[in-house]
Amino acid sequence: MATSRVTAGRKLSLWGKIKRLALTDVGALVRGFKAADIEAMEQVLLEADFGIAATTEIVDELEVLVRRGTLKSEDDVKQAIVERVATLLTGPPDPGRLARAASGPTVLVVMGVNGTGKTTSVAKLAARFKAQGDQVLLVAADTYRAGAIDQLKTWAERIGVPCVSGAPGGDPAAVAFDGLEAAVARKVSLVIIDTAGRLHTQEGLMEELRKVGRVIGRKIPGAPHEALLVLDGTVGQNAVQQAKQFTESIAPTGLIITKLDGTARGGAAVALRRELAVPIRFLGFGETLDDLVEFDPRQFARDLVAAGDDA
Ligand SMILES: Nc1nc2c(ncn2[C@@H]2O[C@H](COP(=O)(O)OP(=O)(O)O)[C@@H](O)[C@H]2O)c(=O)[nH]1
Ligand SMILES: [Mg+2]
Repeated sequence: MATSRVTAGRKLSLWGKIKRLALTDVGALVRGFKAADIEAMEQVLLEADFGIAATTEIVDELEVLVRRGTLKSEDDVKQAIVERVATLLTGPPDPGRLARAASGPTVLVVMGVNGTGKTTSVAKLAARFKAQGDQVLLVAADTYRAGAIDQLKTWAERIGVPCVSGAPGGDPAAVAFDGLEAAVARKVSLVIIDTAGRLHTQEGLMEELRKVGRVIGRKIPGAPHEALLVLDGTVGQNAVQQAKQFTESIAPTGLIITKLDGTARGGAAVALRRELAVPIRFLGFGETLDDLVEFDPRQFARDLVAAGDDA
């Protein structure tokens, strides 16, 4: 399963660390955790980018379960952590299914900071939905970054889908408008709009995205039907800050967490889900079109906590 690559490169699993540092006296579990062990467990989770809120919740719940006598063995504790993480990560039952327009094209906007993997994710989504039977059209609305338009055009050619673009430095809302006109004329079923991740100011970027959102909504009522926010899974708590800023542009309907290959620290996914009311929809595992998977909270929790362990 692709998600087990979450922990590739990490020497000791999260569970391995907890066991070594925080379960110093497993025989004493029946009497409750020791204060020092609770602290050590919190430290391990914080270092794994779970964030304070999720860490506190997980550890508090474990304490309660141990006090009640529900957790008697190491394995009980491990399973309880996996359960709790899976629950924290849970979103809609079918995260890969898009909200769809009742008629006409469905419009999906992809947003996020430069370098997080927006354009690559747009390409991966285009390939995925094309394979599922959609007629896809891409829109290159990142007119700010040099090379961004050509990058998307190259992907579009490789995937075999049309791409609407404007001039570098042009108005992204105008490009989005042209893209939707083309989509309606060509009767495509899915439009995916790539956007800029940086402007002269942060406020300028958010205002520009809001404008793109307004123009799209005027052209096709109900659009955008989805706004996916792309976050780099390797930047830990910074991803939470980034995500909060983007909620001021077009309200995100889902997250794509990228770069969970290599030595990625997937714990940030827990903090993101806990601190934003936005579900995780897809994970990025590399630079090729195939490296996108639908998010599976239970699988992710198991891999995150215990991948590489024998038990
Ligand atoms: N390892 C890895 N690299 C990725 C992933 N997604 C994107 N990248 C790379 O990250 C860099 C920035 O990606 P890009 O899509 O241009 O980001 P954008 O600026 O947000 O549009 C490129 O070199 C991509 O190949 C991923 O899931 N894993
Ligand atoms: Mg880009």
